[in-house]
Amino acid sequence: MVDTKELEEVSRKIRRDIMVMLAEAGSGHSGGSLSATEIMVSLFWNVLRHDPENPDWEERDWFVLSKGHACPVLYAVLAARGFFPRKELWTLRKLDTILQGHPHRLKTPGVEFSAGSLGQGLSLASGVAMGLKRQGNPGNVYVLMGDGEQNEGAIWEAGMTAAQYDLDNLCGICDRNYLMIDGNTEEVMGLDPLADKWRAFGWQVFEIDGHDLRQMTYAYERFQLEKKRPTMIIANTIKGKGVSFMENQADWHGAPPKKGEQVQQALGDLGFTAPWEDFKKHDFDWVG
Ligand SMILES: Cc1ncc(C[n+]2csc(CCOP(=O)(O)OP(=O)(O)O)c2C)c(N)n1
Ligand SMILES: [Mg+2]
Repeated sequence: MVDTKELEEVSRKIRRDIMVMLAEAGSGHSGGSLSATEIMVSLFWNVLRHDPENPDWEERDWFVLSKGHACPVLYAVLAARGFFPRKELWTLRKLDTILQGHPHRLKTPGVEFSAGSLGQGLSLASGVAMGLKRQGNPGNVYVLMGDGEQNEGAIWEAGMTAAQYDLDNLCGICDRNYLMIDGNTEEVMGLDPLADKWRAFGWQVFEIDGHDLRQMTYAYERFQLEKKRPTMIIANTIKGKGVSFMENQADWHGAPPKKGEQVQQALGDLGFTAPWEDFKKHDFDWVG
């Protein structure tokens, strides 16, 4: 288990890389990448069994990013874990690079699922979880969804399937930031009481602070102990977390910080002072 203070610092650097990557690309999704940072860091540093040298290792745990638009956080994490060189981050959204604007399973080491069309990840994850169980494979499957994404009917079909087949090796995470593309989730298509809905579907449910690395790690550990039901972690988060002018603003759902002053301000909010372009030249641990 990695020390929480250390993981807080990792999270800060992941957010930094998300901002630099998006500024460089000139397009992409800031809000839902920043909200999911601790969800991803606690998973990839404390929980997920994986081998960056051998991404297809048969006994690995699977991570499925269902809310594919938030791939900058996945790419930053995969680079920091060593799946590919960090300099690839600065090629985000360019033609023919390994980091496309939405995840591409065949292009990026560590990406298990091509996503972008919302609502599909839980179905894929349930199928994988069922397959692993039947093979006697010890791998677990983790799938990250958005809260707006819960409007997709296919999610609830997969939810019924996972409970019906006792998929205790399946862990869903809902990034509960209360915002989707164009506003508040409760105004667009109300979800609450979301936890009760998942419980009624036969899932074990935890509702926690999705920015608290200790709570996240604990919820993942509790999932691993469960021997009957699938688990849903409803991670309460703030969209745009860490960057003052992006927090809780729907307008920052699908927009990048601009090169220059704006990305510099975002980095300043995260506690970094070096010129933003310098972070492209150094390794992950360099703080500037
Ligand atoms: C099937 C489908 N419909 C619409 C979209 C367009 N879209 C992209 S992101 C988004 C909002 C998602 O909101 P949420 O799931 O809450 O994500 P987050 O807040 O974590 O970014 C929408 C509607 C899509 N990608 N796929
Ligand atoms: Mg949302």
